[in-house]
Amino acid sequence: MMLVNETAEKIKRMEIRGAGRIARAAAESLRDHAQALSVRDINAFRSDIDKAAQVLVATRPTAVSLPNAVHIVLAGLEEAKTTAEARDGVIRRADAFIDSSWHAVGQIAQIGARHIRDGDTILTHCNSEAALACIIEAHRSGKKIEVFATEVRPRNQGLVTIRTLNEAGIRTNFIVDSAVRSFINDVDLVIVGADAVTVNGAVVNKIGTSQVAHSAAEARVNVIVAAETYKFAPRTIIGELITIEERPPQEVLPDEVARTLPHVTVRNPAFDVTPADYIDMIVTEAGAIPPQMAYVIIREYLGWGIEEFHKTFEITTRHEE
Ligand code: RUB
Repeated sequence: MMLVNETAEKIKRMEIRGAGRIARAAAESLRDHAQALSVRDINAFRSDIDKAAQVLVATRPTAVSLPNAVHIVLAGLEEAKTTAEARDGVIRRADAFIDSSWHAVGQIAQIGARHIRDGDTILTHCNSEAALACIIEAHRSGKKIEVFATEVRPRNQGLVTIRTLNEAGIRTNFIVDSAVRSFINDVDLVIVGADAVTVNGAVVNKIGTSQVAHSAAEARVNVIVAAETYKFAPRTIIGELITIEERPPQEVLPDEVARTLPHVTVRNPAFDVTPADYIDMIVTEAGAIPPQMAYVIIREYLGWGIEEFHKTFEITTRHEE
């Protein structure tokens, strides 16, 4: 059983990390919370679930998979007529989301692997389930590949990546983040994951991704982003920006060192934005698309069109009148 507060703490502390894992953990804990909740009154049930959802969404601001997963799990809660109906709905939708999320990673692996050629050297940054699934599937299908994996300061997610690649028996070179440009000419393809994809096809991912993509563009190396459809950010349709999480300075510099440097401020953004121009393709479970087609995914797969927002605006305006 996954408790909401415990799950939220784990997400904050990054014991649960990576956009896909965060989304599934949120869905799982909402499901378990709904199952255990013993209130009889439908309104009390709704408000308790809403509060739990808010606790989860507030943990990390960047990965849009988190609010998207919560939105999917809570869809229909307002229409439910009884507490039993509301509870069953949350449980059913959470299970369906978790299943479809795993299925999506599997589909992305199949589609992404097709874009990896026999003999390719691939560079990846951070630790993305979706990106690694493509690489591992290419290897599994018999293609001879080699990988460059970055260290990923300050939280060293690269260590998780090289363990996974090593386990799969894939030849891997482990490099510090600043060595990307030195090796980019040895690389045929960059594959990374995403925390969010905006309506104009920009990709938000681990800090350093935009530098990697910039080096790749300069060296004419293709960049593929592996992202499930629930990583696309609906609210960017109306111009909302993705919040870039800034994490504690202690992740970069220990307090005892920082104390001796009163004029120094540590900046520690966890993510950055890579513009669509530096991305050749986004591989989703619905197919491989050019980044410029992001709106289609938001509309067709997440069910948010520009009209939805107009409707919301109309309602808000009417209330205000
Ligand atoms: C993880 C990260 C990953 C994406 C995609 O950042 O940037 O590339 O979340 O991962 P953090 P996945 O470690 O700060 O959570 O494909 O597994 O969803």
